[in-house]
Amino acid sequence: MLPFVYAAMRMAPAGVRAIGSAMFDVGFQKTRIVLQQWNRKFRPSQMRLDGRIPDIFMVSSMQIHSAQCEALIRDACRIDPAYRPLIIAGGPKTIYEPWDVFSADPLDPWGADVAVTGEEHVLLSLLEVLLSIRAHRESLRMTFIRARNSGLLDDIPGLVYAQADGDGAAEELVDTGIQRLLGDLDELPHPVLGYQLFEPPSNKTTLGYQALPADKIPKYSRIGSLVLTLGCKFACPYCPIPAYNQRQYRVKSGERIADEMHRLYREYGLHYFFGTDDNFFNDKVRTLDIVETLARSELDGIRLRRKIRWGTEVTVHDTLQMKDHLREVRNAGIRALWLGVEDMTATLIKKGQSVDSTSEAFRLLQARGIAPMPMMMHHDKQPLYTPGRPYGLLNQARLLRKAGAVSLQVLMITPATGAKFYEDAFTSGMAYESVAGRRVEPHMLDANYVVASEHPKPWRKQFNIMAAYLYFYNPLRFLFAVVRPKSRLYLADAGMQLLGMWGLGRTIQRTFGWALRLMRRNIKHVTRVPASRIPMRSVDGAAASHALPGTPRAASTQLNVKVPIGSPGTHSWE
Ligand code: B12
Ligand code: SF4
Repeated sequence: MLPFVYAAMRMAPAGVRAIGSAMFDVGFQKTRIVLQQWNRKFRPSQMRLDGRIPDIFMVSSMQIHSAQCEALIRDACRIDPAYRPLIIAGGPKTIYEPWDVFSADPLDPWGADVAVTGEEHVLLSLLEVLLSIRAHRESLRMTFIRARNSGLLDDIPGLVYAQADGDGAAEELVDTGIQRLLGDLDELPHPVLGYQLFEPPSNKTTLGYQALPADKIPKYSRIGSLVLTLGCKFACPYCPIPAYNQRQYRVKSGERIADEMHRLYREYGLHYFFGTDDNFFNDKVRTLDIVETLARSELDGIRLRRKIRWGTEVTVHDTLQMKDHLREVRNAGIRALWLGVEDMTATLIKKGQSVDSTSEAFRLLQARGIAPMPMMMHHDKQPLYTPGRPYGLLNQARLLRKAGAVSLQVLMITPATGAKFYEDAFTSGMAYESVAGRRVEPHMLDANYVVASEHPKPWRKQFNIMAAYLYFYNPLRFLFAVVRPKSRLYLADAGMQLLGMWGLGRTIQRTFGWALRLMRRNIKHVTRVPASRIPMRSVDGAAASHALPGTPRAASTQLNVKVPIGSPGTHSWE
């Protein structure tokens, strides 16, 4: 669907690849990364690597993919417990809602062994503990159970594990606390390692004999996603990013980024990259260090910008701070910037943008040959059109286009896990449970569907999004982009029009029925914050760091005590 069409399929996500790189780096070289978008039928219960069931099965999920995440874990739990791999869940879903990878129903037991609420270093700390006590020929899952029962995991912040009765449902969840962040991103394992681990796309339920060959990588993942910086100095109430980063801004050095691009180009032929930054221009000095290094950098005696093109995310405010350096930014290979405009009039959120500043930023980028890609957020108070005022959604789409926008993203403001606004959206009765008999499913929390609104006619919001896209992406605009180009970015413009029209077809196909349901008005609201139903506690019995209000506190006051580790032969962990 718009606005993620293409990027969702043709850009292997950085998260799983980073975990793969970390595994490879520490010696788990027989690791395979399976992307569900390429291997829809994959079943963990049937996976084999070199003829064996792997020792570890890990699953990474965003909130919108949680139904699939559960299905995969359930399937992995079908493996005979004697051979079952250690099941580890992680990623953006688990970081905020780790309880959802455990079953609360004793009649329907399934679940991960452990949820990682952090990044690769938390996983590596866990593996380090397990490998330090693993007995000869013991399965890693059994080692995990011994370590868990001995309290050895409690010193690793960033884990949530279940205290269960044998293989049954989780009775309580123990939360070891908030992860400690890796400050210097240059210490991360190199992305080049993870790219050699992808499972080739197929319709099979099993794993292929070999990973995807290096020369096939650009065919399936034309764009390489790279972590360059993490964090953002703003504090928009609907956004979890500053809190996730513990208000820190973390960066890679310019040299390291240049090295990553060089090696990915040489080893896999990747020319296009996307920086997974939250706000790449966040800190001017650090940004300049990166762009100046890349601008100086050469690949086989040729300037990097002639071989490599990339884009990332920034804010309007910081683009203007960088206005005297945009030539350098282009020389670093940047050809497109996605700007979180949200609402040009700053009625929804103020982060230094206004109609004039946004238009100025867009014109400056266009003049330097960098495509400005606005990201807008539609909300209850914003009408579709306001005559003579720049407040309406269409008015803003028009202004952005005039200022040089090459693409448009319009999302409905939707409660995001980890944001300040999150709990209020449920307690205030804004979030929907079902509409005209259809439940709001996790995949619908992608902000393309209106699933939380106080508007008396929420269907209008759904149609407004379609109308704004239709206004922006249409055959007429495509024609003008080709025959009467207004800027040097006309090829990108025409290409985005084609992609946009295709994506719009998909978006209408998927959301039109929902808009009709919204018209029927039979809307049930959620009143409870989607907290864990399983009791949670921290390792010392206090409230769990990741628990949301309304989570039952673990009744058990029996705290984990480090006990001598039993010999694996005696099954002392049980
Ligand atoms: C780039 C990006 C995109 C790109 C992704 C393109 C691609 N194919 O990769 C695009 C623009 C398409 C996109 C779209 C969407 N995105 Co987005 N996106 C991001 C962004 C900015 C970076 C993601 C990234 O690559 N990060 C770098 C990697 C290395 O980090 P990571 O994925 O978190 O992985 C680390 C840890 O989570 C952990 N980990 C991950 N998996 C696992 C697994 C195990 C077993 C373990 C132990 C650890 C672990 O270790 C990793 C290494 O540190 C993040 C914000 C952010 N800064 O993370 C949002 C983010 C992932 N997106 C988000 C959302 C909501 C969306 C959308 C639904 C739209 C929307 N409303 O914003 C769509 C969905 C598209 C789709 N159909 O998949 C949310 C997810 C929220 C949630 N709780 O699930 C995030 C977190 C932003 C936010 N709101 O905070 N997105
Ligand atoms: S500017 Fe963007 S990344 Fe920063 S807090 Fe606001 S929404 Fe989040």
